[in-house]
Amino acid sequence: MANATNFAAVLDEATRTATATTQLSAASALTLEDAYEIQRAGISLRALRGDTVVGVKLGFTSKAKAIQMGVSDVIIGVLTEQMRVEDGDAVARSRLIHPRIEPEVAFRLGADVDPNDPSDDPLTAATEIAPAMEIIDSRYRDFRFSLEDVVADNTSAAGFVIGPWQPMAVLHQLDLGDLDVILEVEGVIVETGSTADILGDPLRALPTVKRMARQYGLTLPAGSIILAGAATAAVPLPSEPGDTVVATVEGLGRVSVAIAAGENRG
Ligand code: OOG
Ligand code: MG
Repeated sequence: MANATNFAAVLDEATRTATATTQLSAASALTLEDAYEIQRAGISLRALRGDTVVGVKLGFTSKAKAIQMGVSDVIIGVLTEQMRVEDGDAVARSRLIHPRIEPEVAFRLGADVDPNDPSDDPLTAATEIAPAMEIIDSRYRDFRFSLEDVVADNTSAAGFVIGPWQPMAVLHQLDLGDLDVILEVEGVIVETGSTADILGDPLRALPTVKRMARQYGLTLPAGSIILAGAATAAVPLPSEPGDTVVATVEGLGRVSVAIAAGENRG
């Protein structure tokens, strides 16, 4: 593979200018290892601009998502501070290419997890849980990609919004693997699913994240946010200023985001 930073720079430019680009795999054969190297190089470029890593996300943990995108292996990406949208806040649609939004479940680590230490248990370390949404925005034209392309593109990660955190300890009577999930746009239900759609049980995301973090050189310090993956297919982020999207996870609560007003959407 040519220099990973060169590939990462192409995707970084596409992100910064909100302009779709050609799939990397169209011009070069990439292995999955190459793709993760490009992803890491892309995060380094963000770090040079002062962005910081705040967590990780899994992708394609649900069958609905895998079918929607035609890609089925579970993938991991990195969440950064600049991707964070506060619950109820507005996002600037014009900074994105063809954004979609999906309902998720988030965990927060209360202790460090060393991916290389077999005695570190991510299930014990995850002390908080919240309803969440992810905004994905493939940097590739037509939102089409191979598995390697989407990994190189940091798994389409563009934004995330986390609802109220709750201590896992108070939820011991709740079966986290069987909670209804609803996604609404402007008060209309557009997707429904269950937390069972996330790897059968979103708690499975935790050991999966640890295993993949070890494999691809990611760290999981205390405070890390972990997005377990979408519970339904993603829907287009609405484009009218003031439009709202709400995700509700039974027993966990709701989280919302709006489209910013007064921006140039040209
Ligand atoms: C890749 C990201 C998938 C999820 O939750 O399954 C993902 C994409 O669909 O563009 O974030
Ligand atoms: Mg996602």
